[in-house]
Amino acid sequence: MVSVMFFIVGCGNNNTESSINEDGSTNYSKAVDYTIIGIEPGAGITQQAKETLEEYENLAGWELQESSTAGMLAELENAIKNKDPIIITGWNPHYKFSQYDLKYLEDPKGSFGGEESIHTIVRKGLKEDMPNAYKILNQFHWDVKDMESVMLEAQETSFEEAAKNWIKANQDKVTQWIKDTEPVNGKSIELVSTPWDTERASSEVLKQVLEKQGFHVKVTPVDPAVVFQAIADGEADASQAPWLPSTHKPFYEKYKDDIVDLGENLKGTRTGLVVPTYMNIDSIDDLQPKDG
Ligand code: PBE
Repeated sequence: MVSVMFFIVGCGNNNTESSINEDGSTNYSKAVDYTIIGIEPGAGITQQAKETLEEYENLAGWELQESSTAGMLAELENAIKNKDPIIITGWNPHYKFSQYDLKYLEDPKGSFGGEESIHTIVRKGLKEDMPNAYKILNQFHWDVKDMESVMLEAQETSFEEAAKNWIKANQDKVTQWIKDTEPVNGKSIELVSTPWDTERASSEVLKQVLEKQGFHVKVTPVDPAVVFQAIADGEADASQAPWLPSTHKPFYEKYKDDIVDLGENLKGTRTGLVVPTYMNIDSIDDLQPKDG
């Protein structure tokens, strides 16, 4: 009888009643139904999370629920409203960290790679074909707080408006980016970027700076795999979107001989498994296998 009742209760999603250990603590693994709430299938972090599920023996039987960034954020908001346990794939910079009290789970196997950077990559031959654009792209770099300020303002207005205002307020940085370059007269350049807010901010700022220097700029948001492929094939000229060395590692490895890596344009990003601070758990190692 008792086991039948546990079975019925156990069917409910996020049913904490079924997830209490004998000592009264919460079995968070059971409470989240052995499921990590992920984002878009094409994101680098989705691949990292899948590898994490394979690398950690204690995550046997766990699943990654792929959806979208908006879907993940809606589930996060809902869980926090109810103080329910939830485990998401999360990253910095992102406003969710200022909106909610969240923490990264420690990752002793390093499957998410720790702190990393965002790089600028260009197609082979860009240096010769478009020396001024190449130089600006090579000199483009800013800090997490710059990117965050554009992202924050864009929530109220638009990325276009926020980028414009950031450029106005940070002429010293922009001057460094365009240093020793000549304006051009309407040359076309295509940037490939990704659809997340971090890269909506950086691509818009770069677009406006290049436009001020006389370029016609087209920005195309695509999946990270397509970013690398487009630069390798020469279909696009440049991208300020790759997160390296970890998040986009599989794409980088595949295309590294056919692209030019100009190095980092921003330092201090991070990806990982993220939980609300009210969850009394610190490490991926604290999670339990489904049939354990
Ligand atoms: N992200 C944000 C992206 C890169 C930028 C971490 C969600 C990803 O490919 O996973």
